[in-house]
Amino acid sequence: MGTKAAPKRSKSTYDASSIQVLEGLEAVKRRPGMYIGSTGPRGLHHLVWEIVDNSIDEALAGYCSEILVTVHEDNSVSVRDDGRGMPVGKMEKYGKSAAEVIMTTLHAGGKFDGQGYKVSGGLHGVGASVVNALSEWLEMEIRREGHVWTQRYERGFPKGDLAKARKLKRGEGTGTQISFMPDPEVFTETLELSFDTLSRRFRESAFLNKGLKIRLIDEREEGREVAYQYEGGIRDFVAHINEAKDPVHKTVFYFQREDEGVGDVEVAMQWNNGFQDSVFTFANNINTHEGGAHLSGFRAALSRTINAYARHKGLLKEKEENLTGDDIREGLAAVISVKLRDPQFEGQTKTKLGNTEIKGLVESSTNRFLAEFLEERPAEAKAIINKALQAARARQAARKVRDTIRKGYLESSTLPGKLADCSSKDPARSELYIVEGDSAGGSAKQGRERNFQAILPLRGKILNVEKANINKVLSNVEIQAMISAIGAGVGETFDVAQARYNKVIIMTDADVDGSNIRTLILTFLFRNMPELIEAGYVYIAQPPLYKITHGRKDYYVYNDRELQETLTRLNANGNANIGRFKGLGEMNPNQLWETTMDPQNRTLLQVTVESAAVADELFTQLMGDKVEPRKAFIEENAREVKNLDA
Ligand code: 28F
Repeated sequence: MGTKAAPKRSKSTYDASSIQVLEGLEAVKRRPGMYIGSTGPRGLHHLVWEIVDNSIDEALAGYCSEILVTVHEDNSVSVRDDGRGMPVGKMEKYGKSAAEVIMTTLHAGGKFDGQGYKVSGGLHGVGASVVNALSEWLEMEIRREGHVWTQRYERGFPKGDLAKARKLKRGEGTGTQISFMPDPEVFTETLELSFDTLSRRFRESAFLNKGLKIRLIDEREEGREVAYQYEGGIRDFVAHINEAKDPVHKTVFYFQREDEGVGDVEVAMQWNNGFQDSVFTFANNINTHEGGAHLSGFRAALSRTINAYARHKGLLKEKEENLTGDDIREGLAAVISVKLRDPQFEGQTKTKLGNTEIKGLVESSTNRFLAEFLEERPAEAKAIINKALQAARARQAARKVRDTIRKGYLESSTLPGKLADCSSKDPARSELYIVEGDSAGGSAKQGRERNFQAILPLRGKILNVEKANINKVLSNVEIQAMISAIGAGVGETFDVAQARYNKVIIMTDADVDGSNIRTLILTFLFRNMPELIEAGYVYIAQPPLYKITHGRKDYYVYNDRELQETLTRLNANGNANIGRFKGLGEMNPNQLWETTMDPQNRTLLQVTVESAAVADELFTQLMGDKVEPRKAFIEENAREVKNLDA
């Protein structure tokens, strides 16, 4: 078997540049993770980001208006833009076409010389050559200079020189198309591209590059395609973030500013009535999750301008302390997008922007344009300031409450009056039943096994923490009682090792009100003591739904299925009396103990939150007014735990 023929090329060019190409491709194949992060799904998607980013660069340069991405049945991908087309001329230095140099030399096609910005891909512009090296095959079609030029590669090696395939037809525009098949020998985990991942990223790119149209067609699924184009750019991005919320003021604030020497800044923002702040920052289209210079500039300007305006208009009294950044950012949806020639990315995941010079530009331009906006729109400005004042007042009130709590039972660890504590001091053996209502609380106190079961009856509605900021939450008496009974602090100060009970059991009626209270307690715990849930300490008691009396015997059943099964087993045929338990209060202490509290017979549902993110979304959705999703959540996230103590 002869040695593999070296890729044919004219003798003179089989020189340094060819060696460089071979070494480059080898380096990439040896350690792909160095270039695309991993060879798992994220690395697989990076291949697409790299190629699409080159089309976006062409859009940034002002020559491309539409990008079409197609995922084919075989999981190969085609990306096509209507830009100028990669240059096809021979480069003396390499004896090859510019296009081939770009496709085979690491980091080739770097900055566009001089003007314009280069969007560096997720791993900062490793370039198309890496994609080429990690593709089983890659085909390029360039429309330029009146012709279609084509070239095919296999694992980065050209199968021939760039060839002039045909003349361009009348009206056929210029542009670049690259089709590639990720190499199955590299991407061993999966070759399956995720439509959702692709469409989410392309939607973000369309927001960040106003007017650019990005279409995604998935040939693996009939008719699955999306197209994103936002003439409003990041203004539309902010409007999209606020779609499911109600804005505090009508107009999305926006400005764009370019400083030749430093770069380009765009800011869009609009406050909503929520309590979360959603501020997204980008540099050259890279999501700078870790923030950096542009974010610091923005925050400095926001704080300064809002406070100055509030004082100037007498909305903030002389003696009142400044509004803090958190006060001002409560409910703020904002997108900061900067573009600069030589971005420096720092931080753990290289998503923190260095470039200190951009801080000044963002700060001065935000100061100027935000002040103008507030002056021009006094009604909207007032609404914005009032939102921040509200947050400040709640913060100050809570600080007082927190101090009270700190001075109060948390510190001197006196427990809430309503708590009927257990005698055991060993958390591993101790259980806290949080019971809805005094009557149920009463029978629970009588029915319990007092050496290891504590009872905390809660009166009335728990505050809906989803709709109130932390400050208001802490001033709710019921919430305070739970915090001090559990005894492990709250929020940042929470320490699950301090928990006085290793089982916190929520016992509420099986009706809608009961499930409402239960969800509110779960929401409070999830938002303020997530580690308690993650430690598996949180349970839901399962009171019986029915009591069957047949002959002299009582049977307690917990759901409709069991009811049928028991009636059939007893072949009761009609001479059994079935009672429906309306609420815990209907049960005498002994029944409550027997059916719901005795570790030998009871059924507890252990609340497990599979993933915080999922729960986060669910809790947000749960606290809406639809009860259905709430029930589904409990079912989905609570595991049946029989006789856990056994
Ligand atoms: C499907 C992926 O890669 N599109 C591209 C261009 C256009 C030019 C270019 C690319 C100049 C010096 C780097 C054309 N005419 N889509 C793409 N479109 N690269 S990649 O030039 C290469 C740069 O080195 C282009 C005039 N200037 C630039």
